[in-house]
Amino acid sequence: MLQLSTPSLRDAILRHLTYSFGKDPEHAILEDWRMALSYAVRDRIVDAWFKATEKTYETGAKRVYYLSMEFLIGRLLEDGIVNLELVEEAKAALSEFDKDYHEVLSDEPDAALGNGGLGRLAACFLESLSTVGCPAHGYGIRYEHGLFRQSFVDGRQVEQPETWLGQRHAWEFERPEVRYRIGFGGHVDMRGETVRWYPGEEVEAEAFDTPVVGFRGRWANTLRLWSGRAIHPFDLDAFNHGDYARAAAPEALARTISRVLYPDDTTEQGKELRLKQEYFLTAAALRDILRRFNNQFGDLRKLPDKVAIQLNDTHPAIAGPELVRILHDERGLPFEDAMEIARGTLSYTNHTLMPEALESWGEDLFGRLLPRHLQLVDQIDNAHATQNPSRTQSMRADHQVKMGQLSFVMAHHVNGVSALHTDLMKTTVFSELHRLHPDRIVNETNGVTPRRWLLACNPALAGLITDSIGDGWIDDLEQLQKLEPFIEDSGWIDRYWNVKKSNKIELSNWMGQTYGLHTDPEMLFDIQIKRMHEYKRQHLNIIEAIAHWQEIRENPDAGWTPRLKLFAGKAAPGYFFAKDIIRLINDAAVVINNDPVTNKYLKIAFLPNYNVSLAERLVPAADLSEQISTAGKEASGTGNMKFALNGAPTVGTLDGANVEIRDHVGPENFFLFGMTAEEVMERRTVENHARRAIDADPRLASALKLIREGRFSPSEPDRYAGVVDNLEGPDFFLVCSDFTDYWRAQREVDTAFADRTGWARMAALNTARSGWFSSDRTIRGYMADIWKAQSLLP
Ligand code: 26W
Repeated sequence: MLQLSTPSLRDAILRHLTYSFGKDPEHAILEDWRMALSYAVRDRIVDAWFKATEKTYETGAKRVYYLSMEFLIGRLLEDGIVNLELVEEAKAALSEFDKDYHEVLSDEPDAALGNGGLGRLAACFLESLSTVGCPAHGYGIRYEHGLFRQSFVDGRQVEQPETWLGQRHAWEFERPEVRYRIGFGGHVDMRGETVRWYPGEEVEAEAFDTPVVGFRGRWANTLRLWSGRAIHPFDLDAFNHGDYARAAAPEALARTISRVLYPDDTTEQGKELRLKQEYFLTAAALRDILRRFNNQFGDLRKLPDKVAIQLNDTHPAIAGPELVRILHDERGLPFEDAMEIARGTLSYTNHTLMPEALESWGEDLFGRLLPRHLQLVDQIDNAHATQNPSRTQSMRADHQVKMGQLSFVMAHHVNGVSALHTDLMKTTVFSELHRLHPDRIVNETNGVTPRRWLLACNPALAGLITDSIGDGWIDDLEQLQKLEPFIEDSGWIDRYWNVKKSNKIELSNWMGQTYGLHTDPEMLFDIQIKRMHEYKRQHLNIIEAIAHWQEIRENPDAGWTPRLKLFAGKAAPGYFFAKDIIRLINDAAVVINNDPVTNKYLKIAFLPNYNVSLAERLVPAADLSEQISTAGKEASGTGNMKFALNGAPTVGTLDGANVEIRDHVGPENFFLFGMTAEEVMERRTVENHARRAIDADPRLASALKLIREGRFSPSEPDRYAGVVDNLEGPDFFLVCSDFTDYWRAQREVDTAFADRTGWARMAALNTARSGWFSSDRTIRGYMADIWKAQSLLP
């Protein structure tokens, strides 16, 4: 792609400011400058987009379709500028108008159309699909309100609606011509061979397209998000009778379907609107996919050769019955053929083994909303039972529709997201299906895009790396290994250490300005950022901090390594235990930060409203990455990969991708603690396992005692009695049983960090050996093992 010079970029910004936003530089507001720069960058992305679309049609290449209820995109302006290699030009062009690059970038709202790991992975995957030049579409929902805004009142999480569309949005193109009617409810008419579903209500799905550009702007794919529209938006008759609410009802009702993202990321609520959203997304996507296929190829038997549809967890699993319905009911193919063609096209990724997260819909709700699909699910289940007589489990047990079983049966491949997780899928939730279909489960360990999570968020480190080994690493991340010889050079290590130091100073300044939080960049920045959940054990982290605080109070001159513990993360609004942990961390921070004896050695802060943009600020400044989940619970994790790449060694358990990170960076560059997944299963069988652990560790016992007595909640002493009861009782996630070893690991961290050069070496080796965790490598795995799709880039 022809590089855009500063003058031509400046002209493009001025042209858009003038003609797209009708403003002259004197009167332009910050948002005008952001939009003008965005349009100037978008113009270049559209060029790549058109070329990619053309090439895909020309070659008749196989296309990948990624169906996901979530795309946790974050901001897109910097991503566009970095992928088009226009950073210096953009900075220079804006400075000619006395505009600050970072100030303009920070005006963009995050597109928070996701909860956490699953949604962010989908966003990284789209960027990598474009970078490797694989023809692909993402399909999702254009929620009017993404994940809620989090703020704290007296340390408690408070949720407010997120309003990203409240500001002008530069990255989407409305497609009024791309609309599909999506039906719900109604009845099924069986006449002889022909079966017809007559929906009781219909909404329209309208497309909004966002181009997703890859590195060097050589390719761009489409993210198509569906928005609900009423077929007859306005009831004039009701209006004329003065019933204005009823007049507006159709539009309001239809928009409800894409109004808001469900904020739960591990517990399925079984809500009707959620199932409607899942069918709305899936049905609109399949109509669009088959329209495009018919226009280009026509013969439906070729569908598996030209189309690969990936189900991002079970949320779009209705795709199986819906594709069979279209092929069988509408296109007249025999049921068996329809099943095989559908299965040849679909594949499914599982992202969690948590029982409460595995979707299963009551047959009443499912049958009422999707009567024909329930019939087809039964037909699919019976066909599978016939083909597998030794089968004992059904996807239709207990009057439910089990979406995990349905997805497995309707997929040609099923994958887990880390080696450990994939093995556990075979021995737990899918053990019988794995026995019946031993070649269906494969592993594709997650990854993250190095463009956003290194090149863009950590330019100082990216600069040092490129100075050292060239810039080939940006889309071939395993080239980072070439850094290893440099790590022996103390001068280079000093530069590496100073990069981290400057990132910590930048973060300290920003936290000072933004939250009035004063921190010392000399401290060890120990960071745990992720959704709040018991299995992620943020409570283990804060209990260790309280024990550490106690220990410092008892021997303040013991030469402690000063440490700043940073937390960030949202709790699902209905998840009260997780909300209690947020409050406990905030309450403990107040007491510990104001303790004059200890606060130069230990400080704690919980930063509000964790999102993609906040992660981009925190990850480059981290010294220590907290990945402390109960082994066997975190399917993979992706934050762990971002931290390792940015030179933050991990304190963690042998869980999810931590196992593979430790294998790649070397056990000597990883602070391992805790039970393995097997030991966890074993420990759970031990009577009073928590009590035993507490009685064996006085530090743990006294920390729990302080919490129970209200040391951090003097105005309400028994505020955390429930939390401590749980920990001293069931403690299902074995916080107490892993505490002592966690404490040991943290003290090893203290010692290691005190050796500056030694630590810098360890940090640099984490960077050098984490190249494998690029989502480019992950996507190439899916293309080879699952989609059989080719890159169209030379
Ligand atoms: C139905 C409610 C619901 C919504 C989302 C249940 C479960 C989910 C997601 C599967 C939860 C999720 O985000 N899982 C995370 O997926 C990441 C990407 O693969 C993994 O790295 C994390 O380990 C996993 O927790």
